Amino acid sequence: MPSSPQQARIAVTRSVSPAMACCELTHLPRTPIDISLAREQHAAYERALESLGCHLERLPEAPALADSVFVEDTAIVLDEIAVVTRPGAPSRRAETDSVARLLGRYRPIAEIAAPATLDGGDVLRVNRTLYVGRSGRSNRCGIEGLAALVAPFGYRVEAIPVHGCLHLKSAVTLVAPETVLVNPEYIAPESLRGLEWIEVDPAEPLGANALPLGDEVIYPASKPRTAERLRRRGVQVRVVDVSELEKAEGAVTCCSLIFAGDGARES
Ligand code: CIR
Repeated sequence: MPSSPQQARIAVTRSVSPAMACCELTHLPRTPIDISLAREQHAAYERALESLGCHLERLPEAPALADSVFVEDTAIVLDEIAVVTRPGAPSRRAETDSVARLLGRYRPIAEIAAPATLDGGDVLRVNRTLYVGRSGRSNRCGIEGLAALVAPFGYRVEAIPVHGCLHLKSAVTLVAPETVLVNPEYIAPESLRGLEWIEVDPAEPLGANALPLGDEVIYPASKPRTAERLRRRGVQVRVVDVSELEKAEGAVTCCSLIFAGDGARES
């Protein structure tokens, strides 16, 4: 295990709110959520992050903010800068202050400002390209704002329209350096040119969200057919059960912000 937060990969997390049953839902019907099971699953997810070399930085609990476990949506952390978002769902905007305070220990902070909206779940980094979903949560102004903030550091932003799912990373995530896991129903076939595609099993439309960490990908237990496709393509899969978080329209990328810790700054 890495010896200090400065050397480790950092994973920012926040515990499950007792109010998660009142979460935002866009494409899923509301079904009962077992909050104590959600907390156990989240703890197991955190242990998986640690066992794959992350040092956990836990944000203060935010019991009144139903979706606050889904920290991915609140920021985009690059080596050079952290961009704190303005989430598309108004109920989620109070999540970002504590995130900005924590990330300020590691990176210079920039912010997406009104009327722009941007959710971190819409941002997929592949090398120096940020693919950004034009979704129900991230508007044109948010995408242009992000592009302006990251251009000085050599990042290119490419907008990708997303249909039928919440975020770009519901449709596509990286599972190996040049390989993405994709649901082709949610994005146009010409998207992400030059990258190799692995398609989800058609019976598992929400199976495109995987979290790569080191030589493995963290992947949900609810998508066994797609997990098998990944294994057949040589991807090492670390299965976690996140059934209760999935009922809140969450998945594995959305419960953490992961970045190199060696950009730590003096407070
Ligand atoms: C929301 O609708 O905002 C939450 N219920 C779920 C957010 C999931 N975030 C993500 O996948 N990045």
